Amino acid sequence: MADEGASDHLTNKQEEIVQKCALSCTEMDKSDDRGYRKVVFLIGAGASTSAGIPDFRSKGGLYDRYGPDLFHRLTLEHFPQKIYDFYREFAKQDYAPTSVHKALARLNVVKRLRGVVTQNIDGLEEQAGVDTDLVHCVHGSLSRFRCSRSFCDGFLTAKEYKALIPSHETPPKCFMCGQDSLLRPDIVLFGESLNSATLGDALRALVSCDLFVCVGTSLRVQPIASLPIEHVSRDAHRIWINRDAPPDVYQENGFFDLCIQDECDNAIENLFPDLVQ
Ligand code: CNA
Repeated sequence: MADEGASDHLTNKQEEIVQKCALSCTEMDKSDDRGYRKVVFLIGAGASTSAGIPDFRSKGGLYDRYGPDLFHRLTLEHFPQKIYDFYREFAKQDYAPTSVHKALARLNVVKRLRGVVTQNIDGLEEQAGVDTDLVHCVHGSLSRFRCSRSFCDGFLTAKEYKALIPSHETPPKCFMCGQDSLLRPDIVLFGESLNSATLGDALRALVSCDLFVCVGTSLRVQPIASLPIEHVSRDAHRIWINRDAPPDVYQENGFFDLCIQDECDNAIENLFPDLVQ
Protein backbone atom coordinates (compact mmCIF):
# COMPACT_ATOMS: atom_id res chain seq x y z
CA MET A 1 0.00 0.00 0.00
CA ALA A 2 1.18 3.52 -0.64
CA ASP A 3 -0.29 6.98 -0.58
CA GLU A 4 -0.72 8.68 -3.88
CA GLY A 5 0.09 12.32 -4.19
CA ALA A 6 3.24 12.86 -6.16
CA SER A 7 3.28 10.57 -9.18
CA ASP A 8 7.08 10.11 -8.91
CA HIS A 9 6.51 8.15 -5.70
CA LEU A 10 4.36 5.54 -7.36
CA THR A 11 5.53 1.97 -7.74
CA ASN A 12 5.48 0.35 -11.18
CA LYS A 13 2.23 -1.40 -10.34
CA GLN A 14 0.63 1.84 -9.18
CA GLU A 15 1.80 3.59 -12.37
CA GLU A 16 0.21 0.80 -14.37
CA ILE A 17 -3.08 1.21 -12.48
CA VAL A 18 -3.17 4.96 -13.04
CA GLN A 19 -2.47 4.48 -16.75
CA LYS A 20 -5.10 1.77 -17.08
CA CYS A 21 -7.70 4.01 -15.41
CA ALA A 22 -6.96 6.76 -17.95
CA LEU A 23 -7.25 4.18 -20.76
CA SER A 24 -10.66 3.17 -19.41
CA CYS A 25 -12.30 6.47 -20.27
CA THR A 26 -13.21 5.53 -23.82
CA GLU A 27 -15.51 2.94 -25.34
CA MET A 28 -14.11 -0.55 -25.18
CA ASP A 29 -12.17 -1.47 -28.29
CA LYS A 30 -12.26 -5.24 -28.68
CA SER A 31 -9.02 -5.66 -30.66
CA ASP A 32 -6.39 -3.81 -28.67
CA ASP A 33 -7.84 -2.57 -25.43
CA ARG A 34 -5.55 -1.92 -22.51
CA GLY A 35 -8.12 -0.41 -20.15
CA TYR A 36 -10.18 -2.16 -17.45
CA ARG A 37 -13.17 -4.15 -18.67
CA LYS A 38 -15.01 -5.02 -15.47
CA VAL A 39 -14.91 -2.13 -13.04
CA VAL A 40 -16.70 -2.43 -9.70
CA PHE A 41 -17.12 0.42 -7.25
CA LEU A 42 -18.02 0.05 -3.58
CA ILE A 43 -19.23 3.42 -2.42
CA GLY A 44 -20.24 5.01 0.85
CA ALA A 45 -21.61 8.26 2.17
CA GLY A 46 -18.37 10.16 1.38
CA ALA A 47 -19.22 9.89 -2.33
CA SER A 48 -22.25 12.11 -1.72
CA THR A 49 -21.03 14.67 0.83
CA SER A 50 -20.08 17.12 -1.93
CA ALA A 51 -23.72 16.97 -3.04
CA GLY A 52 -24.63 18.33 0.40
CA ILE A 53 -25.71 15.04 2.01
CA PRO A 54 -23.89 14.55 5.31
CA ASP A 55 -22.21 11.21 6.03
CA PHE A 56 -22.43 9.37 9.35
CA ARG A 57 -19.12 9.89 11.04
CA SER A 58 -17.54 13.14 9.79
CA LYS A 59 -17.79 16.26 11.94
CA GLY A 60 -21.31 17.69 11.54
CA GLY A 61 -22.50 14.36 10.09
CA LEU A 62 -25.71 12.51 10.89
CA TYR A 63 -24.29 11.00 14.09
CA ASP A 64 -23.55 14.49 15.44
CA ARG A 65 -26.99 15.72 14.43
CA TYR A 66 -29.24 12.80 15.32
CA GLY A 67 -27.11 10.41 17.40
CA PRO A 68 -25.85 6.99 16.32
CA ASP A 69 -29.20 5.25 16.91
CA LEU A 70 -31.18 7.10 14.24
CA PHE A 71 -30.99 4.21 11.79
CA HIS A 72 -31.60 1.43 14.30
CA ARG A 73 -34.52 -0.95 14.00
CA LEU A 74 -35.58 -0.13 17.59
CA THR A 75 -35.83 3.56 16.73
CA LEU A 76 -38.38 2.70 14.06
CA GLU A 77 -40.21 0.51 16.53
CA HIS A 78 -40.31 2.93 19.46
CA PHE A 79 -39.67 6.41 18.03
CA PRO A 80 -40.71 6.21 14.37
CA GLN A 81 -41.26 9.94 14.16
CA LYS A 82 -37.47 10.47 14.36
CA ILE A 83 -36.92 8.53 11.15
CA TYR A 84 -39.74 10.30 9.33
CA ASP A 85 -38.44 13.68 10.49
CA PHE A 86 -35.03 12.77 9.07
CA TYR A 87 -36.65 11.72 5.79
CA ARG A 88 -38.68 14.92 5.61
CA GLU A 89 -35.47 16.96 5.96
CA PHE A 90 -33.75 14.81 3.30
CA ALA A 91 -36.68 15.08 0.88
CA LYS A 92 -36.81 18.89 1.08
CA GLN A 93 -33.59 19.18 -0.92
CA ASP A 94 -32.80 18.50 -4.56
CA TYR A 95 -29.43 16.78 -4.49
CA ALA A 96 -27.37 16.52 -7.67
CA PRO A 97 -24.96 13.68 -8.52
CA THR A 98 -21.27 14.27 -7.76
CA SER A 99 -18.23 13.55 -9.93
CA VAL A 100 -18.18 10.03 -8.49
CA HIS A 101 -21.72 9.33 -9.73
CA LYS A 102 -21.00 10.98 -13.08
CA ALA A 103 -17.90 8.83 -13.58
CA LEU A 104 -19.96 5.73 -12.83
CA ALA A 105 -22.54 6.75 -15.41
CA ARG A 106 -19.81 7.28 -18.04
CA LEU A 107 -18.13 3.95 -17.24
CA ASN A 108 -21.56 2.43 -17.81
CA VAL A 109 -21.89 4.17 -21.19
CA VAL A 110 -18.43 3.00 -22.32
CA LYS A 111 -19.42 -0.53 -21.22
CA ARG A 112 -16.71 -0.98 -18.64
CA LEU A 113 -18.86 -0.92 -15.51
CA ARG A 114 -19.52 -4.36 -14.01
CA GLY A 115 -21.41 -3.00 -10.99
CA VAL A 116 -21.80 -0.51 -8.17
CA VAL A 117 -22.18 -1.86 -4.66
CA THR A 118 -23.60 1.11 -2.81
CA GLN A 119 -24.19 1.51 0.89
CA ASN A 120 -25.84 4.81 0.09
CA ILE A 121 -29.57 5.27 0.23
CA ASP A 122 -29.76 8.56 -1.69
CA GLY A 123 -30.39 7.15 -5.19
CA LEU A 124 -27.76 9.40 -6.82
CA GLU A 125 -26.23 6.55 -8.86
CA GLU A 126 -29.44 6.06 -10.83
CA GLN A 127 -30.15 9.77 -10.91
CA ALA A 128 -26.76 10.17 -12.65
CA GLY A 129 -27.86 7.60 -15.25
CA VAL A 130 -26.30 4.31 -14.12
CA ASP A 131 -28.42 1.33 -15.24
CA THR A 132 -30.60 0.10 -12.40
CA ASP A 133 -29.50 -3.50 -12.84
CA LEU A 134 -25.87 -2.49 -12.22
CA VAL A 135 -26.64 -0.70 -8.93
CA HIS A 136 -26.76 -2.96 -5.89
CA CYS A 137 -28.25 -0.95 -3.03
CA VAL A 138 -27.18 -3.21 -0.19
CA HIS A 139 -28.69 -0.89 2.43
CA GLY A 140 -31.87 -0.20 0.49
CA SER A 141 -33.02 3.14 -0.85
CA LEU A 142 -34.97 6.20 0.20
CA SER A 143 -36.56 6.18 -3.25
CA ARG A 144 -39.12 3.66 -2.06
CA PHE A 145 -41.38 3.08 0.95
CA ARG A 146 -42.81 -0.26 1.99
CA CYS A 147 -45.17 -1.70 4.54
CA SER A 148 -43.35 -2.64 7.74
CA ARG A 149 -45.10 -6.03 7.79
CA SER A 150 -43.14 -8.62 5.88
CA PHE A 151 -46.24 -10.38 4.51
CA CYS A 152 -47.65 -7.20 2.95
CA ASP A 153 -46.61 -6.04 -0.54
CA GLY A 154 -47.71 -2.45 0.03
CA PHE A 155 -45.24 0.10 -1.28
CA LEU A 156 -45.01 3.64 -2.61
CA THR A 157 -42.37 5.41 -4.65
CA ALA A 158 -40.75 8.36 -2.90
CA LYS A 159 -42.57 10.62 -5.36
CA GLU A 160 -45.92 9.23 -4.29
CA TYR A 161 -44.89 9.40 -0.66
CA LYS A 162 -43.76 13.03 -1.03
CA ALA A 163 -47.22 13.91 -2.28
CA LEU A 164 -48.57 12.51 1.00
CA ILE A 165 -46.13 14.27 3.32
CA PRO A 166 -48.00 17.55 3.81
CA SER A 167 -51.09 15.69 4.96
CA HIS A 168 -49.20 13.50 7.43
CA GLU A 169 -48.31 14.93 10.79
CA THR A 170 -47.63 11.41 12.01
CA PRO A 171 -45.95 8.52 10.15
CA PRO A 172 -48.24 7.15 7.44
CA LYS A 173 -50.03 3.82 7.78
CA CYS A 174 -50.10 1.16 5.08
CA PHE A 175 -53.24 1.42 2.97
CA MET A 176 -53.05 -2.16 1.71
CA CYS A 177 -52.97 -4.64 4.58
CA GLY A 178 -55.36 -2.79 6.86
CA GLN A 179 -53.27 -3.83 9.88
CA ASP A 180 -52.47 -0.34 11.11
CA SER A 181 -48.82 -0.90 10.18
CA LEU A 182 -46.33 1.77 9.17
CA LEU A 183 -45.18 2.59 5.67
CA ARG A 184 -41.45 2.82 6.22
CA PRO A 185 -38.49 3.86 4.09
CA ASP A 186 -37.18 0.80 2.23
CA ILE A 187 -33.77 0.99 3.88
CA VAL A 188 -31.89 -1.57 5.95
CA LEU A 189 -31.69 -0.38 9.55
CA PHE A 190 -29.04 -1.51 12.03
CA GLY A 191 -30.27 -4.77 13.55
CA GLU A 192 -31.97 -5.84 10.30
CA SER A 193 -30.80 -8.32 7.67
CA LEU A 194 -29.64 -7.35 4.23
CA ASN A 195 -31.71 -8.45 1.27
CA SER A 196 -30.12 -11.74 0.22
CA ALA A 197 -30.80 -11.33 -3.51
CA THR A 198 -29.18 -7.87 -3.55
CA LEU A 199 -26.22 -9.16 -1.55
CA GLY A 200 -25.86 -12.07 -3.99
CA ASP A 201 -25.76 -9.64 -6.94
CA ALA A 202 -23.13 -7.56 -5.12
CA LEU A 203 -20.94 -10.61 -4.46
CA ARG A 204 -21.16 -11.76 -8.08
CA ALA A 205 -19.92 -8.33 -9.16
CA LEU A 206 -17.06 -8.31 -6.64
CA VAL A 207 -15.71 -11.73 -7.51
CA SER A 208 -15.59 -10.96 -11.21
CA CYS A 209 -14.07 -7.47 -11.37
CA ASP A 210 -10.70 -6.52 -12.83
CA LEU A 211 -10.67 -3.13 -11.05
CA PHE A 212 -12.11 -2.56 -7.59
CA VAL A 213 -12.53 1.05 -6.41
CA CYS A 214 -13.61 1.71 -2.84
CA VAL A 215 -14.80 5.32 -2.50
CA GLY A 216 -15.92 7.40 0.47
CA THR A 217 -16.68 4.68 2.98
CA SER A 218 -15.20 4.19 6.43
CA LEU A 219 -15.70 0.43 5.89
CA ARG A 220 -16.96 0.08 9.44
CA VAL A 221 -20.50 -1.19 8.86
CA GLN A 222 -20.74 -4.97 8.69
CA PRO A 223 -21.26 -7.17 6.76
CA ILE A 224 -20.22 -4.83 3.92
CA ALA A 225 -16.96 -3.93 5.65
CA SER A 226 -15.68 -7.49 5.15
CA LEU A 227 -16.85 -7.98 1.57
CA PRO A 228 -13.75 -6.60 -0.19
CA ILE A 229 -11.26 -8.70 1.75
CA GLU A 230 -13.39 -11.82 1.43
CA HIS A 231 -14.74 -11.55 -2.09
CA VAL A 232 -12.86 -9.22 -4.41
CA SER A 233 -11.09 -11.21 -7.10
CA ARG A 234 -7.41 -11.87 -6.29
CA ASP A 235 -6.42 -10.74 -9.76
CA ALA A 236 -8.21 -7.40 -9.54
CA HIS A 237 -6.38 -4.14 -9.01
CA ARG A 238 -7.69 -2.34 -5.93
CA ILE A 239 -7.94 1.40 -5.25
CA TRP A 240 -8.93 3.16 -2.01
CA ILE A 241 -10.23 6.75 -2.17
CA ASN A 242 -11.05 8.59 1.04
CA ARG A 243 -9.86 11.51 3.16
CA ASP A 244 -8.95 8.85 5.72
CA ALA A 245 -6.73 5.77 5.52
CA PRO A 246 -8.34 2.32 5.18
CA PRO A 247 -9.23 0.38 8.36
CA ASP A 248 -6.30 -1.39 10.06
CA VAL A 249 -7.19 -4.83 8.81
CA TYR A 250 -6.97 -3.61 5.21
CA GLN A 251 -3.68 -1.84 5.86
CA GLU A 252 -2.09 -4.80 7.64
CA ASN A 253 -3.10 -7.06 4.83
CA GLY A 254 -1.82 -4.67 2.11
CA PHE A 255 -5.15 -5.18 0.37
CA PHE A 256 -5.21 -1.95 -1.61
CA ASP A 257 -2.67 -1.47 -4.39
CA LEU A 258 -3.20 2.28 -4.46
CA CYS A 259 -4.51 4.46 -1.61
CA ILE A 260 -5.53 7.97 -2.52
CA GLN A 261 -6.21 10.11 0.55
CA ASP A 262 -8.06 12.99 -1.03
CA GLU A 263 -11.54 14.38 -1.65
CA CYS A 264 -13.55 11.78 -3.57
CA ASP A 265 -14.43 14.09 -6.48
CA ASN A 266 -10.87 15.31 -6.92
CA ALA A 267 -9.42 11.80 -6.86
CA ILE A 268 -11.95 10.52 -9.39
CA GLU A 269 -11.44 13.51 -11.69
CA ASN A 270 -7.67 12.86 -11.64
CA LEU A 271 -7.94 9.11 -12.22
CA PHE A 272 -10.60 9.25 -14.92
CA PRO A 273 -10.06 12.70 -16.47
CA ASP A 274 -12.24 12.15 -19.53
CA LEU A 275 -15.14 10.60 -17.66
CA VAL A 276 -16.12 13.61 -15.61
CA GLN A 277 -17.01 16.72 -17.56
P1 CNA B 1 -19.34 6.84 7.10
O1 CNA B 1 -19.02 5.83 8.14
O2 CNA B 1 -19.92 8.13 7.52
O3 CNA B 1 -17.96 7.09 6.30
C1 CNA B 1 -17.83 8.06 5.32
C2 CNA B 1 -16.35 8.10 4.95
O4 CNA B 1 -16.16 8.97 3.85
C3 CNA B 1 -15.45 8.60 6.08
O5 CNA B 1 -14.30 7.79 6.11
C4 CNA B 1 -15.13 10.04 5.67
O6 CNA B 1 -13.87 10.46 6.13
C5 CNA B 1 -15.14 9.94 4.17
N1 CNA B 1 -15.53 11.15 3.46
C6 CNA B 1 -16.60 11.93 3.69
N2 CNA B 1 -16.69 12.88 2.75
C7 CNA B 1 -15.61 12.73 1.94
C8 CNA B 1 -15.14 13.41 0.80
N3 CNA B 1 -15.81 14.46 0.27
N4 CNA B 1 -14.00 12.99 0.21
C9 CNA B 1 -13.30 11.94 0.74
N5 CNA B 1 -13.71 11.23 1.81
C10 CNA B 1 -14.86 11.62 2.40
O7 CNA B 1 -20.30 6.23 5.98
P2 CNA B 1 -20.24 4.79 5.27
O8 CNA B 1 -20.85 4.97 3.96
O9 CNA B 1 -18.94 4.14 5.38
O10 CNA B 1 -21.22 3.97 6.23
C11 CNA B 1 -22.22 3.21 5.72
C12 CNA B 1 -23.59 3.76 6.10
C13 CNA B 1 -23.72 5.24 5.93
C14 CNA B 1 -24.61 3.18 5.18
O11 CNA B 1 -25.48 2.39 5.89
C15 CNA B 1 -25.36 4.36 4.55
O12 CNA B 1 -26.70 4.10 4.35
C16 CNA B 1 -25.16 5.47 5.51
N6 CNA B 1 -25.32 6.84 4.97
C17 CNA B 1 -25.66 7.06 3.68
C18 CNA B 1 -25.78 8.35 3.20
C19 CNA B 1 -26.17 8.57 1.75
O13 CNA B 1 -26.94 7.77 1.21
N7 CNA B 1 -25.65 9.61 1.10
C20 CNA B 1 -25.57 9.44 4.04
C21 CNA B 1 -25.23 9.16 5.39
C22 CNA B 1 -25.10 7.87 5.85
